[in-house]
Amino acid sequence: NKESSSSRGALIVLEGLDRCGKTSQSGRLYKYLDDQGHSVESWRFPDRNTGVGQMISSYLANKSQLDDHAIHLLFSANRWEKRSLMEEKLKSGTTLIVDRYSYSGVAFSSAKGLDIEWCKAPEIGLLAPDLVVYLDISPEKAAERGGYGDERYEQLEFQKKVAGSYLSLRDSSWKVIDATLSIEDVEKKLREVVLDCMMTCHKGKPMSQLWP
Ligand code: Z5A
Repeated sequence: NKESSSSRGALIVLEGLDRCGKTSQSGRLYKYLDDQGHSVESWRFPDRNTGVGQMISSYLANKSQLDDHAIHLLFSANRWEKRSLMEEKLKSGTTLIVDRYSYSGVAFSSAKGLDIEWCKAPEIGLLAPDLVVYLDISPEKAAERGGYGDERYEQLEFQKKVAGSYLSLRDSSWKVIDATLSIEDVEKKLREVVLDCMMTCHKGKPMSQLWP
């Protein structure tokens, strides 16, 4: 499962409920690291630019209907189509800040009632993040942030189930940041854990695969 590598980039994943601030924080973190001269890229899943991503986008916008298992596999396929590029970037020393990853896949689908082990299976063999940061906010507080849009899943009752799924997925390696702090305070805490992780990867921490 392990591969040896040296001086590589770090795979940083941001997770959390809708409106927890992932997009804002990815942007700020990207700018900070880029300004510091690091090789860094900002990614997000779903990546709506690919063929699979367009099918997902249409589903999320309620423009198409799909069986729960089928959409789960599409989300996973959307990560698989980016896997080799991801590995290439990391090996060449680029740090990737990724807004949502396999944990979203498992949390959202298991919140619909799908078996959690079934949900995890198609993610086996994807690259394991070096750091998962969970931006922690209650579903009620998140809903107060500008209200929800029209996309599927943007409903309080469903977000409560997703919060429960995330809780069962979290392990001690995740860094949990209180997402109700000011944007600046969240940013500061995020930088600390990310810089620390980047240092570990730079020193030669081997890459590994899901699920470790
Ligand atoms: N999904 C899935 O089912 N399976 C999968 O495998 C994957 C995803 C990968 C689309 O995701 C949906 O796909 C998502 C999960 C599912 N559905 N839901 N829910 P998406 O990435 O396209 O959408 P999103 O993650 O929900 O993004 P978002 O709505 O853009 O939220 P965000 O990125 O976490 O938050 P934000 O845009 O940075 O901030 C939201 C607002 O809060 C904004 O007005 C900010 O100015 C404000 N904000 C941010 N931080 C703060 C603080 N600290 N204080 C006060 N206000 C703040």
